[in-house]
Amino acid sequence: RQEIVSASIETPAQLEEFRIGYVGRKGKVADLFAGLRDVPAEDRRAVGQELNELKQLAQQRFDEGKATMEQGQTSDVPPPLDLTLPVVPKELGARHPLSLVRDRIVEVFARIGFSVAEGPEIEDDWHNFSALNFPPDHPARDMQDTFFIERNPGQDNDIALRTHTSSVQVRMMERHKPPIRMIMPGRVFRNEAISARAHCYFHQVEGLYIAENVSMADLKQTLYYFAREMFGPQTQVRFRPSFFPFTEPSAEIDISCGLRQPGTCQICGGSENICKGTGWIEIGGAGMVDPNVLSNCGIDPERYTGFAFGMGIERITMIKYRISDIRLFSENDVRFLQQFTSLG
Ligand code: FA5
Repeated sequence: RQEIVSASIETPAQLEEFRIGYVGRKGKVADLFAGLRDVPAEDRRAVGQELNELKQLAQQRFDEGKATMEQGQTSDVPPPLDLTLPVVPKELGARHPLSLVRDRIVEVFARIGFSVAEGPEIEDDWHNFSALNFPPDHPARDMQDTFFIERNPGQDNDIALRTHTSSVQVRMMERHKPPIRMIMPGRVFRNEAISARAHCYFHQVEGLYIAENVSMADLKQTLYYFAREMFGPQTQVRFRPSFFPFTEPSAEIDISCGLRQPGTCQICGGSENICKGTGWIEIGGAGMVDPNVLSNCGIDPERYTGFAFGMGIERITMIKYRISDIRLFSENDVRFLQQFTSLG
């Protein structure tokens, strides 16, 4: 009796052990019943009664233990599945618009023989500035424009976040012999005030073609082709004279947004906020690679010429999808991102 009363029944294993030990047919209580036949006849009745009580006690403890365990378990057991219920619709993720546009740019240039390369976002002074012909006192090297990580005044080995993807052209020219025909997409950083049109980090795609007899006509034709593939066959491209230390001559590339008559624009939808009412939107800079840059990178400027361009991927995406604020790209608002679900 003492054993039955004090047995611990807290886990399913203990419950089973108790059942075998005291309740089952081969348990201790059953054994005692089997011994009843050896009890003298005059005591048999009293002993039998006592054994019956013992049997009831064991059964009662077993039933209680079982009930407690079942109760405890019911809260963990999920309700049975109803396989006939309709499926809860799952939200599909969308590719980021900048990824969509970058991949489209890669695809368009791949068709005319450009391969893709990448370079580091943390760059040294040589690749970001010096090899590209930036004079030591150029304002881009100023703290105002560049995020420096390590400054070594008077030396040529500052470390900074790259301010443009032109640093990757230098790496490619150092590493490969002409002909070189590559595009280099990537993220760049500038210490600039954030506004609807400008951010302190954004993406560019650099293009580089170095071979014998490459001319400005090749550059123009390449960018005409790109603009029409990207924005549609009616798109016009305008080259405005400009200056970059690493190209000569240099140009700014504008594309027409169709705002010939206000309200008819296919790109800014006539709202004029992207083109500021001019009908033209700047997407990048370009030019013929300066001979100094070629020699800095170990390429013979007497034998080879080449063109380079650098375009803003945010700018291209804003035009393509009529997005009026660059900050939307980095705010991760699902209401914005969801709109690109069907495009990925
Ligand atoms: C450059 O960065 C040159 N490296 C481009 C180049 C490459 C010229 C090769 C010649 C040869 P620029 O600073 O103008 O140039 O920037 C190029 C494009 O990047 C701009 O036209 C614009 O589309 C984009 N861009 C520049 N600053 C920002 C900014 N703060 N936010 C978003 N996009 C920007």
